[in-house]
Amino acid sequence: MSKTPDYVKYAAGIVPSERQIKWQETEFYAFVHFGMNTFTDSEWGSGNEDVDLFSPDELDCRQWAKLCKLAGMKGMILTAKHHDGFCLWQTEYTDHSVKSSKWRDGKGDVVAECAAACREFGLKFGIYVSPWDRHEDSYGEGKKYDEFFINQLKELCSNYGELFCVWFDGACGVGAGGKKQAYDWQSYYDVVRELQPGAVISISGPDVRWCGNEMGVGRSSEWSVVPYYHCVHYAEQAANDPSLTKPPKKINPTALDLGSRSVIKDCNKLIWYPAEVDVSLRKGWFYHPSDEYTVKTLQKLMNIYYDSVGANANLLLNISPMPSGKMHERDIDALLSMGAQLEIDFNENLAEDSVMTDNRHLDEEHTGQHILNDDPDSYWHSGDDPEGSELVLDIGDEYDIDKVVLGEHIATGQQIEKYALYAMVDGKWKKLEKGTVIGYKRICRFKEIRVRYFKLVIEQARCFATISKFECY
Ligand code: FUL
Repeated sequence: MSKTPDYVKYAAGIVPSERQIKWQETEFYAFVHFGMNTFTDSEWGSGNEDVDLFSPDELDCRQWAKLCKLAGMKGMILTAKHHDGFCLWQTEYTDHSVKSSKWRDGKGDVVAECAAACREFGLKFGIYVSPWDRHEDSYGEGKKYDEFFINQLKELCSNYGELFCVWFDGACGVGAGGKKQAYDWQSYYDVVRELQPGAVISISGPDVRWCGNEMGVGRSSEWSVVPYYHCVHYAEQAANDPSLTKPPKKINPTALDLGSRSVIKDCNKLIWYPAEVDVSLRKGWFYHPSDEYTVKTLQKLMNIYYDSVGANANLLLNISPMPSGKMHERDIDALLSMGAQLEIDFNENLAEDSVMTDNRHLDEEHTGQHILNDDPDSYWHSGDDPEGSELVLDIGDEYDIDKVVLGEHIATGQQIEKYALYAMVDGKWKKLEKGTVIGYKRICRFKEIRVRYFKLVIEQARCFATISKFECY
């Protein structure tokens, strides 16, 4: 048994918080960009828009939620306020909101309607709220603006039920007074933690990492344990902590390798910071009539799904309701096709009543057979000599299969660094796929084969290896 270096042991001990695990299980959910920009055909408003421009005559949040559900999603995040500062809820702290508009005599509240629709359709609900506010006069004045933002955040975190996510954008431009604001992130996080302890704080926050692009492209090795400086929150703290490894001069969010041994070796503070892939169904985030022909094809959407959810990232797919407050027919078709395709692709798990054997396990509570039930906390554990451990699945008969879904028991960390998947073809083990990260979920896709036995080999791992998911379709 080779000796595990200390930095690898350290990485192996980094585990997700309860809220990060719940978030990871949400897998696929919607972004909804709807607001003043929907009515001005723009992506970034100036903040000077007339509040009466906002007038969705047929607002139908139930339609959005129903479509998300049918598309196979488990949640929705609404832009409660974008950079233009117009608020979709009944806020007490600015007159740049639905409350001051003629729409529904100033009584409308899109956040409330969305939250209710999500509850009705069994979706989790979250909010996007932009700290960059181009309308608010106090923006750029330090404490005064922080107080204003915190008050708004308190409304959003108190009045709309349970939130699974508060999504903070990193964008920070100048405001109405020509100044930039230095955000007091810590005090924003404190509000969310106090009022919504179950919610992850995403992107400009400590819980969820931006994958680095808005094109729906995840990494083939998407590590969840990465150096601290990939998170603004920890990077800011590091400035006052000389004991921490200095961040590189330029932190590149698009770098291909964020967490292999060669990267983590040189950093003395690592964090659990899993990736989210955000991408829009259309070209823009908000609705534009001219984007009609940019709605992504089913094939493109499925590839995005497999390269994100299937590669240890979550997928945040944006939808853009029209000024009427409804979804365009093209978008409806795309979402329904995607939901149908997911149903077809994951119709029946053929590994359900199978037999799983292993060549080693920690104890009788963690044999290979423990993988094959629905309980995410029942799993196989290699014991402390993971390299060369093997799991063999016997599904009892030959079936046509083109996908195997694997997953580690992430509550005990991310351990696997190299794996290979084989199928028994004509009496011989044929290698179907090899890779690095498995993480929460890895969907292995291959040309359909008729097969009864699969074998997973753990070629390299940190301190041990676990598997809690092994499904065949
Ligand atoms: C960006 C924003 O500037 C875009 O308008 C959009 O909301 C996207 C999701 O985040 O930073």
